[in-house]
Amino acid sequence: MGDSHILRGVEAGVLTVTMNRPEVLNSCNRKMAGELRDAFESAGTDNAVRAVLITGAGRAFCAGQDLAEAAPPDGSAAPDFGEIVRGYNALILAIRRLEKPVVAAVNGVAAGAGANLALACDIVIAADSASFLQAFVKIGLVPDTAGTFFLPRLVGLARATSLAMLGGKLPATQAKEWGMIHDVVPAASLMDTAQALARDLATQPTRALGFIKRALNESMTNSLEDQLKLEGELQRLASRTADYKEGVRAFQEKRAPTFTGR
Ligand code: T3D
Repeated sequence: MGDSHILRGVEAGVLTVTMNRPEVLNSCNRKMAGELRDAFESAGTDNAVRAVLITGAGRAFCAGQDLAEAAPPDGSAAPDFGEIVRGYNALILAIRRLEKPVVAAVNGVAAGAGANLALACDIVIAADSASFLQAFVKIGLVPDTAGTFFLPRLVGLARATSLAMLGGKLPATQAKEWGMIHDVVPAASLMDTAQALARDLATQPTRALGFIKRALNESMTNSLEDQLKLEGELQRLASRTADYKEGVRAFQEKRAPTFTGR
């Protein structure tokens, strides 16, 4: 699509989604949020896709809400706030409900909704030049896009509070030290590293990965009893997959497994 705000392409089982508004640091408007949501939802039903990689074009990952849309500088009518937020909520739910792994390659600054979009992904790899910024408070807003859900769970309440209340820029290296992201690599090797990881995930037992994601999602709010019950149910489902049979057979035959995602 010529006027799309994102680029999409599938190779080796990996759907790569690139936010593509580099002139405004890939800041997100309603159209982009809708396209991203559609990409993640479509990935769920596309058997050719076994992992998703999201990144940004140019020097930024995503600078959050497009402020020219939220507050038009020419004084024209702004869109309904609720509509903007509903768009982000649907996007975050699409990422968390997608039972396939999602890798974020954070190539530069990730601010506001852009930071929290990254944190909603399963595995976050950042360039050593990247940074994370809960920019909301700087313009008198509250972290959204699930920031108040994921941040305290990832880094603890004290660090989440300082990030949200002070709105400071957290360098990627410190984000890794804090356990907020999976890894930091030199900027020049970010895309190769992230693609290799996503391609590897695309060769793994996809349904088991999906069940793992479901279990971890539920663990955020479940009791121990409920989580044990869920693990049992998911294990029963996993044990019925072709990939489980292949995994055990390959172990017994002392060879590498070939998982098909079924
Ligand atoms: O309705 C609602 O709004 C609710 C939803 C809220 C969700 C949110 O995400 S709220 C938070 C919104 N985001 C921000 O407040 C971040 C704003 N941007 C920045 O603070 C800085 O741009 C960065 C720290 C991200 C990067 O700084 P720097 O110095 O590297 O770049 P820059 O010069 O500020 O930006 C480059 C261009 O991108 C510039 O345009 P120009 O001057 O070259 O024509 C700048 O205006 C544009 N840009 C950057 N961020 C946004 C943006 N344009 C629109 N919206 C943006 N968010």
